[in-house]
Amino acid sequence: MFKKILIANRGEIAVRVIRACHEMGIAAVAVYSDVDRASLHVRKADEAYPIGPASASESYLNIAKILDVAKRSGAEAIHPGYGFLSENSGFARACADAAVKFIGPTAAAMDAMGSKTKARQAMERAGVPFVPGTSRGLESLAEAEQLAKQIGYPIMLKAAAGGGGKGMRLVHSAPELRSALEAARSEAERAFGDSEVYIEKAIVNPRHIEMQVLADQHGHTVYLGERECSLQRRHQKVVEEAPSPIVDADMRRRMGETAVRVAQAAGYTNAGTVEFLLDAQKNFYFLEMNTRLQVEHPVTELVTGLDLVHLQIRIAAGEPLPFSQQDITIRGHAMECRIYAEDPDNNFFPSPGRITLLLAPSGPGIRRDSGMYEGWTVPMDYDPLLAKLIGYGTDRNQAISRLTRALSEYFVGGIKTNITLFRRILRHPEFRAAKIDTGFLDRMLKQKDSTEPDSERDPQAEEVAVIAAGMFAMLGAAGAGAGERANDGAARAPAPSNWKIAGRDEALK
Ligand code: MV4
Repeated sequence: MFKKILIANRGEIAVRVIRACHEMGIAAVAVYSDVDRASLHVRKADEAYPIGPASASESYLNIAKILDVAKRSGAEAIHPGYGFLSENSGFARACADAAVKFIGPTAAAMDAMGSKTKARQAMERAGVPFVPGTSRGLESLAEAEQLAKQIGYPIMLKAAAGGGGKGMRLVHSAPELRSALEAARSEAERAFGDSEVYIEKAIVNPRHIEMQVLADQHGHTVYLGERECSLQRRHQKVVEEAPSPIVDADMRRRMGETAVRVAQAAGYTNAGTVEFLLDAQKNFYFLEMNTRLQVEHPVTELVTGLDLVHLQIRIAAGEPLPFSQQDITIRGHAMECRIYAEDPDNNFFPSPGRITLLLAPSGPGIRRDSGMYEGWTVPMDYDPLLAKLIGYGTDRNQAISRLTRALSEYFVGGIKTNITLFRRILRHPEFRAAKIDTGFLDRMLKQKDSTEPDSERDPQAEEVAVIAAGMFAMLGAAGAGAGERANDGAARAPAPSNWKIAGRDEALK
C-alpha cells in the first residue's frame, strides 16, 4: 500500500480524499495556489506545497508543477479528484512516465471515452444500446439534412469532443439545421479545438441516470447501483439521489450489466460512471462515460455502505476487489444537495467573500462534505461548490425530512448561498412525487412560489428585513427590545428564537 499520496485538487473533494488517506494510514500531500494558502485542504493535509498563481492553468492544471511536488514530497500516487486534471489522459500518461501511480483509469481507457463518436463506435461493437444517430462526424449540410430526415426531428447536434452540453444544439425542424450546424461547429472549435459534430435523435425531457462502476486490475468489474441526476440547471447538477425512484430491481440489473459491458469494452479500471438518458417509456441509452470519481459519489457510498475513495486507492495499489457483484446490496435512500456560493435570487450570480459565521448541521442521517470554515474567504477563481449536504434514511421520505431539517440548521453568513433554493425544491409536490426530469428545475424556477412566506419571496421585504436587522444590531440586542418581546410575546405569533436572532445578528458584524 502507498505511504504517501498527493491530492491534485482543492476544496471539499481534496478534504474528502485526505480523510480517506488518514483512515488508511497514508500521509496526504496538498498542493495550493496563492489564493488557497488558507484553504481547508491545506490545513488538513500532512504537507502542503505552493504551485503558483490563482489561475488554474498556472496551478491546478500545471502538470509539470504537480509532478515536481510529487517528486519532492516522495508521494507514490496522485489522486486527481474531479475537474482539473482528473480526465486529462496526458496527465495520466505523464504520471506513468514519472513512475507515480495515477489513481484512476489508464490514459488509453480515458482516450477511448474522450471522443463521443469513438465511444459510440465501441459501444456499437459491444452491443450496448445508445441513442439512435451517427457514430462519425458530419461531412456536410446536405448529409446532415438527409440523416436528420431519416432519424426524424427533433434531433441533437453534438460535438464529438464535447461534454456538459458544450457544442450541443437541439434542432426541431429542417429550416433550423443550417444555422444550428454552424453554431455547433464553431462552439466546438472554440471550446475543444475540434469542430467534429455528429447527430443523435433528441430525447425530449429525458431523465439523467448514471451507474457507478468499479473495476480492478485483475479483470473484475462490478456496478454499485444508479444515481438519479435529473435535477440540474444549465448542465450543473443541483440535487442527486440514490437509488433512482423510477428504477426497479430488474431495470437496475439491466442497466448495471450494460454499464459493466461499457467499462469492459473500454478496458476500464478504477471508479467510473456510465451515464444514461431515459426516455418517457423508461428505455435507457448510453450517453457517455465519466472517467473520474464524481461529485455525487457520497449517495452511492451511503446506500451501498462502501467507501469509494478507499476502494480507488486499493485498486490503484493493485489489490483485487474485495467483493463480487452478489455481495453488493442497496439499502435505504440518500440525497445530496450541492451548496454553491451563488445567489439564487440574483440569477445565480457567484458570491465569493468571507464567511463570517458558519453554523453547520449534523445529527441522524446527515453527512456533510465541506471545504469551508468560519473566517475563510471563498476565492472567486474556481468552481463555486462549497459543500455537499447529504441526507440518508430508510426510505426517500425520511432522507428528505432529515435533509430538510439539516438545511434549516445550516447557516452560512457573509456570502450568498443556494441553501434557500433546496428548501423550495424539497417541498415541491412534483419533487415529492419523484416526477423529476431534466426540465424540472427550469420549470420550477419559472413558477411563482406560492408556498413561500412573503418575507422570503419578496426581494424588497428581504431588504427591509436586512435594514431592520442592521438597526437591531446597531442598537444592541438588549436596548432594541429583546426583553420586551419576552414579556408581551405571548399575544402574537411565536417569537423567533433568541438563539436564531443572536446567530443572525452575529452574521451581520
Ligand atoms: C441529449 C439530450 C436529449 N437527447 N441527447 C446534455 C449534456 C450532455 N452530456 C448530454 N445532454 C443531453 N443530451 C439526446 N440525444 C438531452 C441532454 C440534456 C441533459 C442531459 C443530462 C442531464 C441534463 C440535461 C439537460 C439538458 C439536456
